[in-house]
Amino acid sequence: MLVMAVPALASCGSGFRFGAPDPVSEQGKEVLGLWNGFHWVALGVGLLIWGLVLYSVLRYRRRNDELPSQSPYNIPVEIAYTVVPLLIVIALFAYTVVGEQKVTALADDPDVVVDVVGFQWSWQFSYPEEDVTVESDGVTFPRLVVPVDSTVRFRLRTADVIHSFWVPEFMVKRDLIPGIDNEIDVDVVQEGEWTGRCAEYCGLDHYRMDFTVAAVPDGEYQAWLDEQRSASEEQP
Ligand SMILES: [Cu+2]
Repeated sequence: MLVMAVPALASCGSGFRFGAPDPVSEQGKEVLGLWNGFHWVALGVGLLIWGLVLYSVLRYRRRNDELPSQSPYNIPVEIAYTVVPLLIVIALFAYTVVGEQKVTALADDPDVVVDVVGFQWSWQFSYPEEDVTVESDGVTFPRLVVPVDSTVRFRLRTADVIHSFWVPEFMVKRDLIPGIDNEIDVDVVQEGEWTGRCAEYCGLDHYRMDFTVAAVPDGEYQAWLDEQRSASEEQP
């Protein structure tokens, strides 16, 4: 019953998230569904166990020297408590595989491609199709801008050690590993501005590896690209 209830429970009450952020991407909504589903199942199992413990403590508390009835080798009970958890684990595993495939799927033709390079201690974002590159100005964190309601492909490379590209509200995260070409697609479905972070401890100044990410309407995105291009032309 618990396991059957996972999709229903996961879809209802989008406000209740067991401490997770409010996801702003398609992938994040998928992750949130799993997150909530797992928690509801765990809560159901927990309530059952707590209930049984409480019942046993009260019902069989010591009243005299007689022991309560003992039932060793109760085969049906032993089969039940082996099979039921196994079924729960199999179902949760299946939901995870399906969800994970949706989250890690790559579009045939993403709308925007961003090359992300992580290095000690910041990020460089370049838009190869737009001839635009952004980095930190040394004072503020680098700013990544993407159009809302489009598929953004992040190609993740590191210039040195392992870093991890993470925007908590996207609810997706992927490591940048030397020698490995990682890619993720994110469909940002909400306008806004958030803080991204390096989620892999990469050395003493790891804490400096924040960045800003903004999702804006397409017109604003194009204007921002133009602005970046003219700003780079002005530089000697
Ligand atoms: Cu890092």
